[in-house]
Amino acid sequence: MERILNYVNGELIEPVSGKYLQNYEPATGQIYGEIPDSDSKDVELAISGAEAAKDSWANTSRQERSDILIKLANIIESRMDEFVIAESRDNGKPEKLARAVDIPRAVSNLKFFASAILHTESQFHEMDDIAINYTKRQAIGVVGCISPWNLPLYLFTWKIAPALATGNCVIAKPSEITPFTAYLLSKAAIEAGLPKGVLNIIHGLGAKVGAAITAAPKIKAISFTGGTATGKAIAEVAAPMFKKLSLELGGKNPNIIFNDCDFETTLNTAVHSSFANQGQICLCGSRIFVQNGIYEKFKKAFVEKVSKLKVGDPKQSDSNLGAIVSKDHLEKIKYYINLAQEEGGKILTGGQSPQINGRCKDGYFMRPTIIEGLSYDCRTNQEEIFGPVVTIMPFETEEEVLKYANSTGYGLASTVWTNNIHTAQNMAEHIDAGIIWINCWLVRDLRTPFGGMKASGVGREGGNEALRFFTEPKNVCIKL
Ligand code: TXE
Repeated sequence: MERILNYVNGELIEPVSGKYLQNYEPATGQIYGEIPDSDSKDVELAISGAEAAKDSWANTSRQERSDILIKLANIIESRMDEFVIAESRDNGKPEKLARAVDIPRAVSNLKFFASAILHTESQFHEMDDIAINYTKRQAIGVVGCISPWNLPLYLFTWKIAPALATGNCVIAKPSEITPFTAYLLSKAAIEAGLPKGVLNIIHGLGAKVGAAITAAPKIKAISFTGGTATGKAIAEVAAPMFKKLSLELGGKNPNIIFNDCDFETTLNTAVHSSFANQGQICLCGSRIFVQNGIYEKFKKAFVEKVSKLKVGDPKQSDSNLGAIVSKDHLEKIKYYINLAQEEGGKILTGGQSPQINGRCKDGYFMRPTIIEGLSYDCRTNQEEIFGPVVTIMPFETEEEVLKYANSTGYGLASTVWTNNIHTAQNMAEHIDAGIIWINCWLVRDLRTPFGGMKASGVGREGGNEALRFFTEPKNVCIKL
């Protein structure tokens, strides 16, 4: 039984309560570990360590902070296999995906902000011969970072890297469903020489540990990624406390395919954008709209390709999809597949859990599923499923598909496939989403603003957006 510990004030320690939660391996459905069942007492311990460290860390030179983050990144990179195997075991994703995406991106996140902090520019405003103004940005102090289970280390580092780089001390809470790589990171942080109290990782339930972080008066900003409902619960507590809030929430992203698209590239990318990570990426294109002229041709080719995807043991290199992250989440996905059929949808492929023998016989698996024949405004097309389930429907005009695309409460991302620049620009201008990919998907420049609008969140992460979120600007005006 692999027991993990909290990382508090530079040490790996037991939860105050002495209690532990069970940690399941989604691919086998078996318990493989235990995680601290922490509560507000553990958060308070971490806060006191962070408070004691915050001034010295904020006054540590940017170069020193940068060097430590680079060391941390290099340690993770040097232990790639350990992190890959741990991430796949915890989340159920294929090891090859964790090796190609999750862990390398976690390393990139750390290196990106280690470098970014050395190249920031400050604002200066001259008032003729009256005064000069400069904008001074200072660390906030102690901040909270709460992250989800779908891209565990990737999204955990996406938050803690800019927070640490800008001189804040962090109280971080990874998802209780996928805590292991954050635990491995805490051991790497000790080795990298991160001063005690600068990073604290408290494991446990959202409603206990996450809620305690959100409500703690000394934690002045909350960076959260997760479900919209949880984001709302956090905002209800944090807003009246005037905490800075960054909320990266759910999505129901349109994938819009025009007659004039590059068919093969569009088809192959659509398979990926629909089902990568078992469809458990908030950026996945879960509503596919195909222009009438190629609808039947695309549908046939898409169903054919998807029906050949292999759902299997995440350890096997030929598995295209691994396990769904938890039994509860698998049940949620099955609920929506049933709902889709009640709403008149027709399953073109998938819809059932495959029977997998061997060590994964009791794992949580779902075949990639394509559903046709639904109205654009039915619940299946309005609510986030967050699994290997997409809907497909035809459209004719740009106006019609914009109505469909913008019909949900979400506004995170969208993909558009066309070779007509006017169509592309019209879509980009009128789609309500924070990210618009034209003829590509998940192409990410870490300098760009990342996040959504409407129920997909508040604020942006990435590049300068993240450095600004984790700092307080001061306008210093000096009379001449
Ligand atoms: O979210 P949850 P999940 C979204 C994705 C999906 C969800 C999946 O679309 O909806 O996240 O992640 C903690 N107070 N995105 O199911 O349950 C919880 O312990 C404080 C969008 O994990 O909201 C976990 O650590 N914290 C995103 C974290 O919140 C609480 C990319 C998230 O848990 C809490 C990835 C509470 N009351 C996923 N309750 C994007 N837009 O980029 C739970 N938590």
